Formats: sequence, C-alpha cells, structure tokens
Amino acid sequence: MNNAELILNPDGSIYHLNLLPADLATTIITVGDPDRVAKVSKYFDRIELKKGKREFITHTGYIGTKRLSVISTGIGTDNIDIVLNELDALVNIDFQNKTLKSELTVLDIVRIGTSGAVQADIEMGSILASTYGIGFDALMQYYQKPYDEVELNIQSSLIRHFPQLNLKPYVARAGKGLLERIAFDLQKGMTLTAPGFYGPQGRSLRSDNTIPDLIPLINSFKYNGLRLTNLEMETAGIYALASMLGHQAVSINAILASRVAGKFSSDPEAVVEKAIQLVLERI
Ligand code: R1P
Repeated sequence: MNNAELILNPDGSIYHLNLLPADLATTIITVGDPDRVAKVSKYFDRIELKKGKREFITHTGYIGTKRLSVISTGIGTDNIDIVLNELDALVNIDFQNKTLKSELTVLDIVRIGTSGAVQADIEMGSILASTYGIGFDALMQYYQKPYDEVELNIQSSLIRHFPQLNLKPYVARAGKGLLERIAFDLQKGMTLTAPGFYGPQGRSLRSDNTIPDLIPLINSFKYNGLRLTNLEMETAGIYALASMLGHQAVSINAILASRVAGKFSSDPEAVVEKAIQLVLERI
C-alpha cells in the first residue's frame, strides 16, 4: 500500500486516530460520544495514555492485569469506516514497510452506545445486545466481504419488506464468542443501523419523509422468529468491518428512547453508566 493509502503523521502515528501501534490494547471499547471515554476510563485502575484528534479520543489503561483501550468514534458508519480500518492497521500492518504482518492479531471490540427501541416490550433504561447489525447505510457497498447464508437470507427478507429502499441493506452478525461472554444473560435483538438520526430513523420535525411509516415497518419485520429491536447508527458497520478484517465485535445498547411509545429517558446518563459497568465487569 502506498503513502496516500496508509497515511502516517510525522510522529509515526496513524492519520485520524493519532495512535502508535504500542498505544492500543487488543481489547477495545468504542463509544460514540468523546465525553463518554472518560466515563469508561474512570473505572481503570491505571490510565497509561490519553491521546486524540478530532472526535477520536483514546484512553488506554488497565483494570487489574487486563489492558484496555476506550476510543470514541463520533457518530455514524462513515466514522466507523475510519476507526475500524485504522484499528486493524495498528495491529496488522507493519508501519515501516507498509505491508501486512505475517501473523495477524484479532481484536475484541465492544461498542457501548445509546439507542432507541422499536418494540413495545424493550424497556427504556434497559440494556440490549445486538445479535445482528442491519445496515441501511451505504458503507458496505464499497467492500467485498463474504456473508453467510443466514445473513443473506435476512437481507432478502429485508429487501421484500422495505420495497421503498433504493439500496440493498447489509446484514452482519456479532462475534459469537464475545457475544456469549459479554451478553450471555442480556436481552438480545437485531439492531437497525441508520445513516442519519431524523429522516433515516423515521423522525420528522419539519420534513416530509419518503417512508413516513418507517417505525411500524421496522417493528413488523420478522425473519424466522427474529425481529428488529432497536435503532442506532454504528453497529452494522462495526460488525461488517470487524468480520471482514477477522476481528470479534459486539454492540451493547443503552436503550434511551421508546420509538413506539414516543418517549425519551428522564435519566439517560444513568442508563449509559449501567451499560459501562456491565461491560467492564465482563470484558
Ligand atoms: C445519535 O444521537 C448517536 O447516539 C447513538 C447513535 O448510534 C449515534 O451515534 O450512539 P452513541 O450514543 O454511542 O453515539
């Protein structure tokens, strides 16, 4: 790869994340909000480094003997494209000669994010783990990645259920081992990843939306007893790119809103705190 593909800063760090390979742990927590990084790292026994650039803030440290990095992604799968590719490069590309290392490292990536429920029985204030990410964004149009049979079957069902969509949604599953370890007793469901917060999630402040009944449509989708449970903006991109690059990923959602009841949490910080504590106990 050339110097315009893998871009390094003058100190040798990777372009956007501003990290050197030695700065990154192999267990990584991603959060959307840069302010949430410190809310995670305050539980570290020792913080080894704090670095950042733009919305990508990283704290690396230890809980006991476990080394962890927590990194903010900002909002959306366009940012996830940057974060996942650069995280992978930090462990799997030799920065000296810009070639793939002969031995590849598998990262464990846990998203702690906020989300809105689209099913009446998914309660505000609860924590939900995503079994699949369903991408209604365009990110994976640009990558060749093998999908398994179930992922492709879910995709076909989605295309039939949402005839108004002009793009093919993509479907990517959670990392199995990580899902079992972090989310063994959590409520689970398929998470729809939207390419925006308002129209793409069926909200209308002043807009006329092309799919005005988006929430009931999402709510009524079924595949072999599986259903769409919640909406957010990163999970499908994380799952698909992690899988493409050989990493494990799981997305843990703090449910702040009910899109069915039209309600928003009165204490969103407490719900996020609960999700952070739960993940850190299990990671
Ligand atoms: C929108 O408000 C943001 O919140 C959710 C969405 O995925 C989107 O990033 O997650 P975070 O709270 O992790 O950012």
